[in-house]
Amino acid sequence: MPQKQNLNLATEYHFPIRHNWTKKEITALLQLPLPELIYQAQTAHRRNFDPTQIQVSTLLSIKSGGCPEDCAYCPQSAKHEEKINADRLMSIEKVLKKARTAKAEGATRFCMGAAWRSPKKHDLETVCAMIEGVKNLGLETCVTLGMLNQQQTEKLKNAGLDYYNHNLDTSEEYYDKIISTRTYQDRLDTLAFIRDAGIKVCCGGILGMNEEEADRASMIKTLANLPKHPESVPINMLIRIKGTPLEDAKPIDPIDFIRTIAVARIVMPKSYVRLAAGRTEMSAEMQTLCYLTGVNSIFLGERLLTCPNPEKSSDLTLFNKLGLQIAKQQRQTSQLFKPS
Ligand code: SAM
Ligand code: DTB
Ligand code: SF4
Repeated sequence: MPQKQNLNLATEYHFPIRHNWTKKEITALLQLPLPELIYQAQTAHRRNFDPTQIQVSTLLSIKSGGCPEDCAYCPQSAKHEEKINADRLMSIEKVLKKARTAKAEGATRFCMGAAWRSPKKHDLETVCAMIEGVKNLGLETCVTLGMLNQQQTEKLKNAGLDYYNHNLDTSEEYYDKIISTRTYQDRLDTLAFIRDAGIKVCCGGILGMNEEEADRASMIKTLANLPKHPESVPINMLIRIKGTPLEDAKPIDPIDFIRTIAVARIVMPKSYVRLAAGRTEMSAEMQTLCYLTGVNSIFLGERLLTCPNPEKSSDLTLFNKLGLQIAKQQRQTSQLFKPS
């Protein structure tokens, strides 16, 4: 059993915003004794956020299936054995109706996802009209449409887009085991265009794709070393879907999942860390540990894009038990949280 002094445990921590993390440092954090890791993650969390407030977003698939990419986790790829039928892009009216309902149910951000490699000109114009309509309802807007070029990000910005979701999904080293139809660099380029256009970045990944701890360390390192930390970091747990190449992936150990959440919180202390896909497979206790280690955002509502999400009522029951609340508005500042 290692001695406390050998682990160099401290009681006072500083969490400066850094962009020069090494894989060794991130691995060392991932391997801390759990009580120490949780202590550091909680300290980073409350220095920057009220730990009782959870931001909630609602997701809507505005165009499902028929995607030409081959992401091994995704049921929407046209390249896998079992495919979701390709839909047409939803009408603007239908999207706005869903957004009104989401707002009435307490969402502050409305995220629209499309199963595209990248948006076509005509489709992008329709999505811009959706963004304008959703924004006029008083909701924050987020879209995830695949790869973008500079011109496309500018159009989205002009339509009033707040966030763009584009995930790294895994480490650079493991990436070619998961996707062959676009490169890691393509993803980083899209992220740079989004950032340069002045749109907030939502970027994270998926755990539980048979990756190793080294891959989790590497992915977190890449996220933390982006020129600016993503405002929102979704951490998905793989939903294993029949007909996809990852249908039989070995489930990630829940404690390894929680360690990764905690490290994301420590190295990106001012970012919202979202417990994204996979919550239907998590116990209430596991989700509680996620909230205790830095998660402060979830998708609320019965559907993600094509997969189910927990019932809203079960999330609200858990929030109630834990004394958590749906945040009315996203915090813009990083003042210390002072418990009353
Ligand atoms: N086509 C666009 C793209 O790939 O950027 C947007 C939609 S895509 C479905 C958005 C994200 O959903 C992916 O990057 C991935 O992180 C997540 N995702 C997709 N299938 C998943 C699964 N089976 N389990 C967990 N996350 C998944
Ligand atoms: C993210 O990181 N997770 C969400 C959102 N961004 C777009 C998507 C999860 C999709 C889960 C599989 C499905 O519903 O098809
Ligand atoms: Fe297409 Fe996105 Fe699914 Fe990849 S993750 S197959 S790009 S919808």
